[in-house]
Amino acid sequence: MKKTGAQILCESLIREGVEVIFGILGGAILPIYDAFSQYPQIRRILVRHEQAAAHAADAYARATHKVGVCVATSGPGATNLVTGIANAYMDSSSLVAITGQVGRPFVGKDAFQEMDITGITLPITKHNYLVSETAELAKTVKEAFHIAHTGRPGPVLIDIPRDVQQEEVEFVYQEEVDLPGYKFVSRAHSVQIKRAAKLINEAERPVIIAGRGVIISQAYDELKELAEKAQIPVVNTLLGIGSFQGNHILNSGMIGMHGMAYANMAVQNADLILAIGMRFDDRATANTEKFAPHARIVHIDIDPAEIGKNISVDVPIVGDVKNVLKAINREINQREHLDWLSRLDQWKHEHPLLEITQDNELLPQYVIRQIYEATQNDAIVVTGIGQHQMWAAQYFNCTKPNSFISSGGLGTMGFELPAAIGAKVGCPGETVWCIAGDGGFQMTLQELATITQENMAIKIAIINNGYLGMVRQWQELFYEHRYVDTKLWNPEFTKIAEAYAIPSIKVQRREEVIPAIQKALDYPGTFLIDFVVEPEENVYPMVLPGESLSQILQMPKPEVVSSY
Ligand SMILES: Cc1ncc(C[n+]2csc(CCOP(=O)(O)OP(=O)(O)O)c2C)c(N)n1
Ligand SMILES: [Mg+2]
Repeated sequence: MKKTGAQILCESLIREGVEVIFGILGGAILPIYDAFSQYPQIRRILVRHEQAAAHAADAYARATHKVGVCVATSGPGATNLVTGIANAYMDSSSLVAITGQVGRPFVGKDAFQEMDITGITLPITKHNYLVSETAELAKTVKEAFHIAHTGRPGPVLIDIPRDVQQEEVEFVYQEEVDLPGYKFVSRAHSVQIKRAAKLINEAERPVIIAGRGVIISQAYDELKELAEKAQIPVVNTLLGIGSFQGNHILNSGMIGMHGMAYANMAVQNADLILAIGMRFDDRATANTEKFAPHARIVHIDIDPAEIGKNISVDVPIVGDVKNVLKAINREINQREHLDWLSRLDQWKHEHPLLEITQDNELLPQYVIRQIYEATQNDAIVVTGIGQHQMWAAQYFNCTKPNSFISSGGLGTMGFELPAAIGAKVGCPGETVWCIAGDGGFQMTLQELATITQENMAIKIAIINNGYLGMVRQWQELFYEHRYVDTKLWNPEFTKIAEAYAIPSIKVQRREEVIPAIQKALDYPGTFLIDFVVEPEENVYPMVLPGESLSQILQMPKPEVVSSY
């Protein structure tokens, strides 16, 4: 049957199981939006800025393990997606971005709102397409979804000229994709599995570093079995939070620049590192030359390009984490590491997670800890970037799989609010907390309108320290307290909420925290709390930039001055 390009796109999206798209329209995407009216089964979320569409689709993908879809018009609509696409790329999130393009006769003519978006997004997409033949559109969509969610997930962009959206051609939907140049290994080589198992069986001081790959592969049970069978402590990267139960006896917390001292010490003293679905990001490893100096390293990743990129490894295993761990678990022996685990316990005792002091100031750590206590672990936490993100990582003890959504690789301020929208759309039955920075919130707060228009229920906690806090912390420690442009004049956030028809409360004292959180939880819709916290609180522990994971600042040391 003949259909327009726009109808073919909709038909293909439905066949890919797409239930929702996040977008904002314009001239070059108008035929597609018009066709959406014939396909009400695809829910449309109208955002107020394309960056938000990409972040929401990215977080939807993370929360649901489905592909997130965002839609934008040509030119500025498409370029506004760029930050969100880059964010999804850095964190391996399955995203399909659909952009309108000027009609084929105008391409290359600097036409109104023409922009070479496939050229611009080449380095930040797993693949991208400019659809030049309408007859190719259905096949392109099929391929795009396949590429976005298989192997190492990532964003794929499809740029569709306006006349392609309007042209009628025969609609043929292919069930199979034929991509000879696109391969990924999901089942690992048995020799490598045996080599890894031998190292695990022989190790005296093994440590597992769990990354987001465990979550992508949904290998929670396999990771638990490995840890328990061989009695190996598990530390995680920032994006690995939620891959292993937060309150498990073998959980040893987050590593990295603001990781737990005991987690970092475990890595630095290990004789075997099992790096699972993580990519040795510099915020996790600190100085790579001084990383885990006594350890053999087994690296499991589905992307061969990650192996040996930052750290040289002894046993590379390319494959899907779930399959690899299943195979390893069959090969390993039951072990005990009583000495090693008691050393870890001692480090935990000597360098505990920083106590939250009982002073009268409203400390941000206290606020986050209280949100954690009140939700009883039954929530998805979405954060922005900065100090509040690190405190959320430290004090929100996620025991539920995949319950922490944060921008890791790109560190995109403004991610929090649109990402919370995406998570809530994907998981409507979950309580979603958006832990926002006062700086980051102001980068995408226009999405409060989307929330109200869509009648959504999101709990928003602004950690309002009046600063671009993380940058201020660096200025304090490494630039002799010269706070150049980090102090924020802030609007009255409760009035902003009111303007968007969202109830809110401002909290300035410690005793107001718990009742406010309860009020937010009891309210059936979206509720915003402006927590006015101690402005100059710092995130500790902190590994000094350029140093090894064991060079840890535990307490404020204002005399540390350098030129980082
Ligand atoms: C889009 C973007 N611009 C700039 C930065 C650099 N940056 C990292 S953290 C930070 C401060 C964030 O301030 P806020 O949102 O208030 O969070 P806080 O650190 O105070 O908790 C800045 C400016 C960034 N990560 N992203
Ligand atoms: Mg701030």
